[in-house]
Amino acid sequence: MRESWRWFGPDDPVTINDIRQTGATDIVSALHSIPTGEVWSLEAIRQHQALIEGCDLYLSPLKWTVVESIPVHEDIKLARPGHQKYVANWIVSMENLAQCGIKTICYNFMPVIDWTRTDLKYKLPSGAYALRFDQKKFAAFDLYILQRVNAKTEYSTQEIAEAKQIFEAMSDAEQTELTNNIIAGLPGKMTESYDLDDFRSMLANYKDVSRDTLRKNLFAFLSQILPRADAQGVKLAIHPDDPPRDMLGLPRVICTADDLELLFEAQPSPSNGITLCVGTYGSRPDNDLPAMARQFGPRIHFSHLRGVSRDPGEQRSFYEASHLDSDIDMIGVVKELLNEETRRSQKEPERQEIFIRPDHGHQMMDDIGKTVNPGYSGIGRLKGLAEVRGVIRALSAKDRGRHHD
Ligand code: DNO
Repeated sequence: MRESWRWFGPDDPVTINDIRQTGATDIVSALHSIPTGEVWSLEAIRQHQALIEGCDLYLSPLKWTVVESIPVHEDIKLARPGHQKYVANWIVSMENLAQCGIKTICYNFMPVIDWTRTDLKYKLPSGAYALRFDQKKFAAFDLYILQRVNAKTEYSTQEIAEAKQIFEAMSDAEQTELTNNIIAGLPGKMTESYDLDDFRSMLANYKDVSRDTLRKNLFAFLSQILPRADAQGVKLAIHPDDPPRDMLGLPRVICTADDLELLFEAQPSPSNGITLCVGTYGSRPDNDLPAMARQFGPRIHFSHLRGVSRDPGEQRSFYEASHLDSDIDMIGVVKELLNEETRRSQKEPERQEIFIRPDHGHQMMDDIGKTVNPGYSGIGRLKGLAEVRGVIRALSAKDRGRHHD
């Protein structure tokens, strides 16, 4: 297992020298300043790589091995006329990365909103803060702030009444905060809108796009990029839709094991793989994470490890719990990832270890009061990494010199 850590670039309050202290060996990063659809030039990649990898010889080296993410232009998702130039640019970026030795690439195919939360500072009984997605607040945004056409047809009478109550109790500042969290707020997101009108018009682009159409557009995109990825030894790792279900009338197509089966049936190339984002898949009760890790083992090129706790009454609402104490059997997942690595070492010795990273941490201790990228504070993620590292070491045959079930 290769321990990696996400770094957002020179403005990230958690610096490369901070990351060195965590014991992680690999960096997950992206050229966030390049607008979606434009080429990542060799020069820009090399400059970023030098920021990560250039250090005095006596320091522990870090290597930029995973890209998260090359954004996919909305025109590709919509298969609009002229989208071919964006596909061509995506391929050039991928090949430039490969030329610099960076060969694991995470991407997603979420229309308009990428990952979404309603609360970025949800206070836990410990006093630390977590991210939360509250389905009722989200409905209040959809129905009463965004006032999306047809939204009412997608909610029950009771849900509409609850959303109204929540909306009416919100101050103006709370409404603005909720709106910003949903349409503009989260780090690393691939799509952005500037205000509610802009957001409405981006949603409207999808009004005639069904799940089947979006899936078809994804497969068409993959049919063009996979042969080039194969040729370069690049591993593509699609990130699931977070939360994993249709939202705001938008179709979402990477949410469940069934979705992944369709993906691999359509595009069987071994470069076609996944980011097993345990927290995202685990925010649906019908996704069994150790079973998915087992079923899709050979397809897992990268994994995000984090826990979620769903609300007992409303399973679509959740908060991001500790890495080991949540609704997800994290130890079961780690066991499956280690089994997959054992399988690879026996059957495909040329294949790399699986890159993992601690995903989202709590804002805690010295993180509190600092400016942090929501979910990406230093201490919270370090706690997650340390816990997961303990599990890996305890289960790993290599460390204990004997095999485990
Ligand atoms: C959130 C992340 C997402 C993810 C992209 C993947 O923390 O998991 O931003 O990076 O959606 O393409």
